[in-house]
Amino acid sequence: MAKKSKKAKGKAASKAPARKVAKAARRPAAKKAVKKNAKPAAKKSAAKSAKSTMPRISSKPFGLDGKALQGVRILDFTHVQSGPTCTQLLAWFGADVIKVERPGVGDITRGQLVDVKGADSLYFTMLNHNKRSITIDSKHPQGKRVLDELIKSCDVLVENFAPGALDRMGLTWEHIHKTNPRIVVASIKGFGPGPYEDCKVYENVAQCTGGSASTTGFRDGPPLVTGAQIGDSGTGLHLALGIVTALYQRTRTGRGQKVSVAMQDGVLNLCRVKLRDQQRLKAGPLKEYSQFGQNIPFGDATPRAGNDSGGGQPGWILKCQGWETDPNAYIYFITQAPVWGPICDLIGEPTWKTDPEYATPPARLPKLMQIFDRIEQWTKTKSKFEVMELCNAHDIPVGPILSMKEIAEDQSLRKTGTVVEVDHPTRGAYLTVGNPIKLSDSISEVKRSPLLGEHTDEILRDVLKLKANVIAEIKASGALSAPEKKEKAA
Ligand code: CAO
Repeated sequence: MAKKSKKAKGKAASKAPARKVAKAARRPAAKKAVKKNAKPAAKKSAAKSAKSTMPRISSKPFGLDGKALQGVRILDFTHVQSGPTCTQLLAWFGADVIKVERPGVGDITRGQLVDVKGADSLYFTMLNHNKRSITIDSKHPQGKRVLDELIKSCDVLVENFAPGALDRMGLTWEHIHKTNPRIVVASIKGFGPGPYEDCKVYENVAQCTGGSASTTGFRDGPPLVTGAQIGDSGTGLHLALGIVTALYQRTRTGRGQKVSVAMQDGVLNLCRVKLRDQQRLKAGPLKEYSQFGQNIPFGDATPRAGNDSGGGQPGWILKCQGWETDPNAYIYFITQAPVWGPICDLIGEPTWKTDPEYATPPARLPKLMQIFDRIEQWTKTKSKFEVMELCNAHDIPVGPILSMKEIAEDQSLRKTGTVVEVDHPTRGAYLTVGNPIKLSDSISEVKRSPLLGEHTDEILRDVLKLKANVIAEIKASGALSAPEKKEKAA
């Protein structure tokens, strides 16, 4: 993966310091890492079997032999939410993520929804952990040269600019691939090729065009977007998988490739059960939808299903004790067929176990709402946590509606590192969501997000191996800093 650059030749600075950048920065480390771990014997017979190219089995305890993506270096051109989600995940797995930001401005989210004056917003800090930040004006000639050298030193370039923006910077696929044929170039756009390919897209546009909004909400209400950022964070997740897959293929082919995910496609992938239902409509009404039991005819498209479960086991959200004042005193209740008996006993309807009107799932389908009304009479007498406890004792699947306050205070989520408290030099301590993907041999530490340009010098010095005088010249050229504001005419 990312190799360490050769040392700069150290010639005297000239008018074109970036040429020195070009000489100085050359590729690095993965090879070395593989060599270091490879068995000499395995090396000899590498051609014979793929197995023999595997390094020796580590004898170090799990969690103490580096990180999964150690040695992978990522040039991170992402901004807002979708792209940063992806590169944050890769950083948690140990990749060295170098975030390139526009001098003086940075990722626009640094200054959006600000809650602490003068500090990076939570929007930014919670999406950019474990990364390094370098400021480069990608349209400045010197900036472009520095970027080319970074391209040579990285394994992956990730971006989620508006369509065409990367090309306008001169960073076409052809240019990037020629500069470093091994690099994987990963992009998020709103739409794939087609009529909308040039559109700028944000979260809710993707939720609407990917099929989520039309199938969310109540039948007699408007389409709804969900709070889960399936368009942004969901697409970031898809892209992360595409990147590691491309890196894996590279171990065989030696070359990089383009990885693209359209937000519309990512949302649709998460909505595939609704496309399933679209096709089932041809075979008759969707009996598991409560509108079937209410004798409301189906149209020609998958309808909004309220809180119906969407699977083979009917479910609904029911009120619990305190619902009159607490907007989250609710529980999701699933009338899973195998536990129908215990449900009847719990709610005080034991005869429903044998009554042919209730005893079988097909008999219950037409009266699901009436059944849920009866269950709700019972849940309303208990807190959502009491319902959870009583039901789980019988393996009845239920889900209390947890508020963000309850999640923030949940000690078990703190223990697993899913909710983490992080310290930050300008904002102080804040809560964030840690890595939800747990690897037993690649433990994630959550490190604070970088300040704007915090690692500019470090990256030029340690990654590109530039001498101090060359760095000074590049800086003087204005490629790494915001243009000075012109003084107003008197
Ligand atoms: N130096 C110089 N210029 C830079 C720069 C740098 N380091 N970083 C960015 N820029 C420039 C870009 O080159 C671009 O300039 P041009 O338009 O002149 O080519 C400009 O900044 C703006 O980039 P943008 O168009 O990507 O940003 P925007 O705020 O106008 O649009 C967004 C934002 C998200 C709508 C758009 O980037 C987009 O559609 N991205 C793809 C889909 C996506 O990821 N959406 C999810 C966003 S999260 O909800």
